[in-house]
Amino acid sequence: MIEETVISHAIIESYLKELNDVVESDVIIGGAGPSGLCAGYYLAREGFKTVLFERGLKPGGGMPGGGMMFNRIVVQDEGKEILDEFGIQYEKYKSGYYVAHSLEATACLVDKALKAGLKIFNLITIEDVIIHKDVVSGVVINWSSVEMAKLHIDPLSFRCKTVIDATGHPCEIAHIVERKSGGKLLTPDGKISGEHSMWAEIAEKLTLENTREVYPNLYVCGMAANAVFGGPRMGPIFGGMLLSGKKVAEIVKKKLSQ
Ligand code: 48H
Repeated sequence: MIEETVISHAIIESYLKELNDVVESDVIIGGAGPSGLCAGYYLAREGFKTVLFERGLKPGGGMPGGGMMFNRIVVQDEGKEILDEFGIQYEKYKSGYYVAHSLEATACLVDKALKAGLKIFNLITIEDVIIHKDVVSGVVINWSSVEMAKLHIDPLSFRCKTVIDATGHPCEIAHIVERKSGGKLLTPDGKISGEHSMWAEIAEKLTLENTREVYPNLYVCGMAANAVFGGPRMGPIFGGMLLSGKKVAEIVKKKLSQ
């Protein structure tokens, strides 16, 4: 016999237990694209209580779409170790270029990150941050459907030791902090520098250099790092995104371990 209300209780209790448990955590990541998922995996694996809020229904960000809807991604030599770490299959295309199925890559990132202990909440948008004494101390969230319907409903606040902006091209969390801090980001002029036009070679290098703290306790990775510190875009090559996620995890791990 299957009882409908048991199904309802199971879902509600399981979800609320997990959500209630992460009201305070070590790290909150905004965005479940490749860089956010990668960062979440490496941090959760090290035992940090790590939470990821994703606005959309499905995780993956720009990865499942591959290049112009061709569901393939390219990864260069430097990123191959991460494909291996996540068990993502790939083919060598030419020396230094590997091609993988974008859906498999996304599925493997999500699977390994969840199994490492990353708590992923989809359909939730980070709409603000908590700032205490000029230090980011958490995020303010609401259902994405509330945002979409433009309903006037107050959000809830979640505390953490570190926030990572992995929201991709729009670098939404950094934008919020830029606006509300009156332009006090750790960029040359305190403001968001903005993404530059395509130059894959330089973009991949700069993505890693730009992966760093942008305001006390707020870090950027992935495309958000280039948008904040001013680097070009790179198209559907994903080594930089994955390595940036790993790099921000290493930086945050070091900081939290001090
Ligand atoms: C919660 C949010 C919010 C918010 C946005 O765009 P992404 O895939 O991000 P990255 O940086 O991991 O990867 C970038 C890559 O996909 C890409 O676009 C590349 C390589 N482009 C190169 C080029 O030349 O165009 O994922 C960001 C995620 C998305 O899923 C958003 O829905 C989510 O963040 N998001 N989640 N709260 N405020 N804003």
